[in-house]
Amino acid sequence: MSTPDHATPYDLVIGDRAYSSWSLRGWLLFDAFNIPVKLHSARLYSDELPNLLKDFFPGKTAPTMRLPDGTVVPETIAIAEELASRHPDAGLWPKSAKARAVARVLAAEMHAGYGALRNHCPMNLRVSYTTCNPPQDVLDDLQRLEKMWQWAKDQTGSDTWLCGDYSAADAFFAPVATRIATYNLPVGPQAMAYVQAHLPHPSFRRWRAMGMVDGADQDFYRRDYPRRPWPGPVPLTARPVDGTHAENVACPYSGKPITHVLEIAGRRFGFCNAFCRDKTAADPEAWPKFMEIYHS
Ligand SMILES: N[C@@H](CCC(=O)N[C@@H](CS)C(=O)NCC(=O)O)C(=O)O
Repeated sequence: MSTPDHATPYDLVIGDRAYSSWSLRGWLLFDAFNIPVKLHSARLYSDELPNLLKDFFPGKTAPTMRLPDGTVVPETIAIAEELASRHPDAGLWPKSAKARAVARVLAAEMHAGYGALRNHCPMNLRVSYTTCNPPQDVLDDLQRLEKMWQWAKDQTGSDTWLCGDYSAADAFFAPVATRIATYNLPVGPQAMAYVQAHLPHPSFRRWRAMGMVDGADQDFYRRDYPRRPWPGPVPLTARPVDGTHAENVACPYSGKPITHVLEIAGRRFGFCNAFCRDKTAADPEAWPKFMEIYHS
């Protein structure tokens, strides 16, 4: 665990977890590198985000970070660089100079590019389609993407991730991996293996579990393509139930008294709020503290 510079945590403004690809990137820069953060969540396509951001000038989009000293840092690439400078041992960028340069190229190109892919295939973690009839400019983006992923792996001798261990470059491409999964985009076996590495990543899996229960569906992201099952790990079956009767006496996350309960394999476990109960029901194995009590 890297040590924060100050006792006060970082703040991070995020949008809907199911849909906000930039929020996912920003959050991964904390969660996947064990940097504590306090989240401030706002719904996209409503007044919530602009209202929240009034306290985070000059931020105008999600994610926007506030440093413990009060300085506000919007733009995901700036958040990555600022966190990497403040937490040099957290592994945001690779240690090797060459792999670090390659990782920076990849993250910067993602930050600035792939517009056709982003427009035609907005991130939506709640569905998976058999096809989205990708037009030529999307196929061109995919071709460039595959070349860049392969270039990074060749340059750095990497196998699973782009530049050695999981780095900020991989965090930047996590939402693209989910788009390939959601829209069943045509990519070759190497790129598909990279997509398949993202879907079970513990941080990504937790984010998706939260995204499944974080607010109502947003109409903007609705598409009428035929559906298929999500190609990532299949969650254990669990469901929210009424009442407060449970095997555990305290919430596995906060230690507080139980107010909300889920049922899994005929057993009942309790939590101290609806969101933590529901995110756990969405994918129990994504939550190590829950699995500890489940297996105890
Ligand atoms: N260049 C920004 C893009 C961030 C962005 O566009 N975020 C979207 C959510 S995924 C947003 O806040 N949209 C609301 C808006 O533009 O008003 C970054 O790198 O952080």
